[in-house]
Amino acid sequence: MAKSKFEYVRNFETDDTCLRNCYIVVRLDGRNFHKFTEQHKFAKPNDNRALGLMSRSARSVMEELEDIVIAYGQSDEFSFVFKRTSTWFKRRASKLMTHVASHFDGRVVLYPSNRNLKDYLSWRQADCHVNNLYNTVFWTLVQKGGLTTAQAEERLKGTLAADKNEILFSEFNINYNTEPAVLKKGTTLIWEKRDETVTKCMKLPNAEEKEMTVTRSRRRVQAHHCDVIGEQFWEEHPDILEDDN
Ligand code: DGT
Ligand code: MG
Ligand code: MG
Ligand code: MG
Ligand code: MG
Repeated sequence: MAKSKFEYVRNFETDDTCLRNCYIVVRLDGRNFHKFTEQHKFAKPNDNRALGLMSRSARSVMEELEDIVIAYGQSDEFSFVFKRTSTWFKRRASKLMTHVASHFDGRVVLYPSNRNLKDYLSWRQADCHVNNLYNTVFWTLVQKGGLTTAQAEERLKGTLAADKNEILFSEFNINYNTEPAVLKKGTTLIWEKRDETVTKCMKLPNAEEKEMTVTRSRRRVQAHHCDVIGEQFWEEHPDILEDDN
């Protein structure tokens, strides 16, 4: 189309190209999930079906958008990390974010170093731990201890992690350490190579058919509920991060 006199309005768009050589993190967080979970009668504090749905949706996003190297989710949020060298949508932040998001508020954050990116994921996982411990005690006090939500809140004011573990253990015989890892650690999605063996029916030149097994390496999104704060996870999966420098 020929340029019209209106074309100049294009220049009002600000450049949101993400800085080169940085990991691009798109974090989505459910909008007003507090209300959403009430409306849909989610189990408190954790609803396994909802958690599974989040994880399944995030997996689809990751499978669709190949430049995502790792994704981390907890509660109503998921962070998607694009590889440093990604040129998807010319690294335009708003394009990246809107294509990942649907009913979530999102933000794009850039992390230039592996340390920064690991610290970002550690921050989210620490948040997961703090909130889950609190929510677990809070709802146990309400659901099993017969306290009102106001009383439970009062009871937990100023308590440390050790106090919360102690309440669970001595009053409700719950060992927080044996709670499901998905709740304590959140969900980490990464690509993993798997050898897949399939049986194929091959036609031979003489028109005979022969069954053959073929092994090929396939990339699959794998979910983990492990610690990502320590070095072990990163040592076991050296392909996620690119070299610093
Ligand atoms: P926002 O993000 O500012 O629009 O507001 P919210 O309400 O989404 O707040 P946020 O994101 O800080 O907190 C997440 C909310 O979702 C919080 O109220 C707890 C709730 N939630 C997350 N997972 C579950 C679950 O599995 N079961 C239940 N019952 N609630 C959950
Ligand atoms: Mg929020
Ligand atoms: Mg939210
Ligand atoms: Mg949230
Ligand atoms: Mg268009």
